[in-house]
Amino acid sequence: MEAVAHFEAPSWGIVAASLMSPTTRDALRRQDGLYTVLERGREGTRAEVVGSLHEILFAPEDSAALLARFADPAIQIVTLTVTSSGYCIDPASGRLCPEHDGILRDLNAPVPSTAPGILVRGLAAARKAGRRPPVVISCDNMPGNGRMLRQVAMDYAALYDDSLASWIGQSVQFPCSMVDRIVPATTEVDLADAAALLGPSDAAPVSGEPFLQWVIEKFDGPRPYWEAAGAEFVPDVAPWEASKLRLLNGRHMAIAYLGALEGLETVSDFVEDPVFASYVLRFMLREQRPTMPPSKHDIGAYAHQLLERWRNPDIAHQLSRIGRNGSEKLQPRLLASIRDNLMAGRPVPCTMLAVAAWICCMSGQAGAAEPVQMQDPVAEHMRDLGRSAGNDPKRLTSLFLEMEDVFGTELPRLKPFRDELAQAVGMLQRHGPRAAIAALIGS
Ligand code: CS2
Repeated sequence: MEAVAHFEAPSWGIVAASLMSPTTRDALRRQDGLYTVLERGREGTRAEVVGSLHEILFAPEDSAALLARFADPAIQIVTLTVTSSGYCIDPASGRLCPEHDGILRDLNAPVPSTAPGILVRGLAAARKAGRRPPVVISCDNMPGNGRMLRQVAMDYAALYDDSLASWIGQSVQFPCSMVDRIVPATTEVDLADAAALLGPSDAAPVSGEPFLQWVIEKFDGPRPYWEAAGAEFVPDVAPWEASKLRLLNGRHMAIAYLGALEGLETVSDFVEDPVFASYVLRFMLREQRPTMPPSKHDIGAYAHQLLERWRNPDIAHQLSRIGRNGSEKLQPRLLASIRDNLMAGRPVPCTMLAVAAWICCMSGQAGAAEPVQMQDPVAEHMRDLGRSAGNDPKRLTSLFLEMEDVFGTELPRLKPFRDELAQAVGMLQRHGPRAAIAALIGS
């Protein structure tokens, strides 16, 4: 284990804001915003203290300060990492959902509490101040995240001021970006390791894998020299985004639901089993690789590298965490590639099994397996579907396929898709994931 300290005086800094909980703000304020990053690799754990946070806010309590920052010309860039659920979108259309609970709440409250609400209110403050608006960068796992965020911001602004919506569309830059680093939730082990490595205790350490990548669409205006830490600026992020969303995040979903049905807890538990590891590799190479846009990316090498990253035994990436909110993530991460493959006449047994595992997990109809609890905005509805279908895989599948927000309208109309999915659900209910996968790989 190794501790690294950096003493360079930074000319840029970060004002961080949480929309969800004051815990991290309170912990960080007690330690002057300093926190430890534990990099957990094969050769051991390195600890590095990060000193870039200048101010830490909790939006519901510090809203005036947060909105004032948008009007401050010193704030050049606003980044968002709020997960896809934070954008309050309709997953099938990718547009703001005006009936979303958060949006309805925002419209009746003096201060917004959603990410789109705070962003739009902040941009309105920047416009009023007559300053050049900050560049807004989404760091979340969504296709065309910058374009999507721009549309969400315009949709939100149009709910009360059309001229603000067109100003946002014309004056604010929303470059797309792809961020990649596996960072599990902080555990007691992280707290103990940070204290052991550094001496003083740290109440807010973060642990992650050694791999890290940030690819950003080029934009105009001043910015930190992020290249020094490995960031890349490119004209088009799409090839990076496609491989990450489809291979990494899509596979994460398969691992989460199949692993949970098998009674496993972490990603590394799953891939250390050779049957599951072959499934994951076959899935990436045979069913995802053919759907990738043409690029110079070596997808084969990327897939093998991913398997190695997932095998890291010191990264305890909980399946319950990566399986959260699947109803919002299924479309870009699994269903989009099913559609592309079916249109091209290619079979998709691995992807079907992953979607079937999601249905089994979320319906509570998983055959002999213990019911699995995964957080989801429509968890209750999916349990109800499970109760009304009982253990009839065909009925269960058709009830799930009626969820237009998740499946859209095109895929559920394809009979081969419906039949194959119902068959995969039946396989999982009768035989469980390991036997279902072994049969698939052997076939
Ligand atoms: C995961 C991601 O929870 C999830 O949806 O797939 O958080 C994943 O770990 C990161 O995107 C890795 O870069």
